[in-house]
Amino acid sequence: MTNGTLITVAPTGAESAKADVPALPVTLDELVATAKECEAVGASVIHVHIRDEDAQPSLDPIRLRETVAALRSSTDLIVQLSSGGSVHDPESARLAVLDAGPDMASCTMGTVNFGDDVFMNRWEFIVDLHTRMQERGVVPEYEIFDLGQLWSLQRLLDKYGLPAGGHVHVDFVMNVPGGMPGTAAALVACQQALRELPEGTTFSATGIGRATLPVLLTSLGAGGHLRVGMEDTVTYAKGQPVESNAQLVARASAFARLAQRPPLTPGEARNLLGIPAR
Ligand code: KMH
Ligand code: ZN
Repeated sequence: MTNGTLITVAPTGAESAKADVPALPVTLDELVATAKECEAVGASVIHVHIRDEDAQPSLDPIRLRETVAALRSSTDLIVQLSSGGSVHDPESARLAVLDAGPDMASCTMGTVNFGDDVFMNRWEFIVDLHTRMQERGVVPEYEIFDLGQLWSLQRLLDKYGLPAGGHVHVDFVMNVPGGMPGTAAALVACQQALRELPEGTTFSATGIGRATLPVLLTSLGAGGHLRVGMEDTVTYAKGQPVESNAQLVARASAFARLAQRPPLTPGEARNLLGIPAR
């Protein structure tokens, strides 16, 4: 058990355009620079979406491999690739993300309306992703956009067994239009529902847009961990655009220290999540 706080940075995402958000890291150089800055101020995990040469969301296998290698050679961060991609990515490309050999990958536990789009996650796809991660020793972070998805996770683990490493970690992604709200009540309801999952299951939480701070503060108070980054919010305060991902990580670290739950180092985070040392 740890008293510290796992801080994941999600620096890019697939939804914001570089033209609208100039500080968004979209090239490999920008991503590596961001990763170093965020590690220096308390991040231990990086949740990665990549972009192509036109700054459009991409799951290109060669770029993904290069990205994993570059992040590993420049930082000690745990590299978590998004298997969610963008709402337009086919299942085959999302499964192929695992070929890049990350430490972790996301695994979303159900289909959810996503603004005007639909983020598709069929049951058979989830099973495929989960079992392939087991075979390859890639540790999942189960992304939960709505309460019922925790019951899907329970069903998944009951039928197909624990993930690689044996530890279950979930991330509550709150306030997506179509998913659960980013409120303290919704987060506590999710936390309560974790009682049905294997003992020791840990959670982090992130609130999209203006839910960022309420979700961060509630998660810290409830014993949860944190995800922050420009994938989830591009506004630091009312009328104030985010300057950098490190600005968001530094704020999360400061709150974690105030809460007497200082940021975990990447090594401590590996122990927590059941990820072997490199
Ligand atoms: N971009 C969203 C459609 C994940 O990374 O696994 C999906 C997403 C979740 O961001
Ligand atoms: Zn993502």
